Amino acid sequence: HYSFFPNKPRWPPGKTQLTYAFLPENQLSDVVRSVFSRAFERWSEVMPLTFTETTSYNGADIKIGFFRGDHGDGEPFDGVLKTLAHAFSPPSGWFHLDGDENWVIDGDFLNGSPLSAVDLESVAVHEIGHVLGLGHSSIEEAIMYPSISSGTRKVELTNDDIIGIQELY
Ligand code: TQI
Ligand code: ZN
Ligand code: ZN
Repeated sequence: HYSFFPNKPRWPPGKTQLTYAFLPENQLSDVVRSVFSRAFERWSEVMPLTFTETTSYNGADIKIGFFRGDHGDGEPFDGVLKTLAHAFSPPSGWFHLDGDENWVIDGDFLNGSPLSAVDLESVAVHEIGHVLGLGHSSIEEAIMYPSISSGTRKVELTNDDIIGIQELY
C-alpha cells in the first residue's frame, strides 16, 4: 500500500504546471533528457499536473542533477550502488542522482550487463513519485516499493501508485 510523507506535503493546489531543469554543469545529452521526459509523462498521464523542461535551473520547480559523493545537502552519495538517488518532499523539488552509478538507458539486461547496472528511467519514475509527495509502498510490484534488483527495469505505474497520487492531487 502507498504512503505519504509526514503531514502529507504536496505542490500547491493552484499550481497545475511544474517546470523542471537540469544542472547546467551536467551538460546532459538529448537521449538522457528524453528519459526524464518519459518518466514525467508516466505520472502526468494519471494526474492533473503537467511537467515542462525549462533552461533556468534556479527558476525551475524541480531541479535535477547528477552529483558525486558529498554535494552539500547533508546526504552524500556513496559511489557505486547502495544509494542511487534521492529526492526531497514537496515543495523542495530537489532531485539528485549519484553520478558514480553505472546508469543504463534502454538496456535489455539479458546478457552482458555489468552487475552494477542501474536503469535510469526506473529510478527517475520512483524519484519523481517522491518529488510529488509519495512515500514508499509495501506492494512489491509498485514503482514506490523501496527496492529494485540491479539490472532490472521497472517503469510502469501500478494501480497502487496511481491511487496514491490521485489521493494527493
Ligand atoms: N534512495 C532512496 C529512495 O529514493 C532514498 C530514500 C530512503 C528515501 N528513504 C526515503 C527517499 C524516504 C524518500 C523517502 O528510496 S535509493 C530505489 C529502489 C533508491 C532506491 O537510492 O535507495 C529507487 C532510489 F526503489 F529501487 F530501491 C531509487 Cl527506484
Ligand atoms: Zn542530494
Ligand atoms: Zn524511494
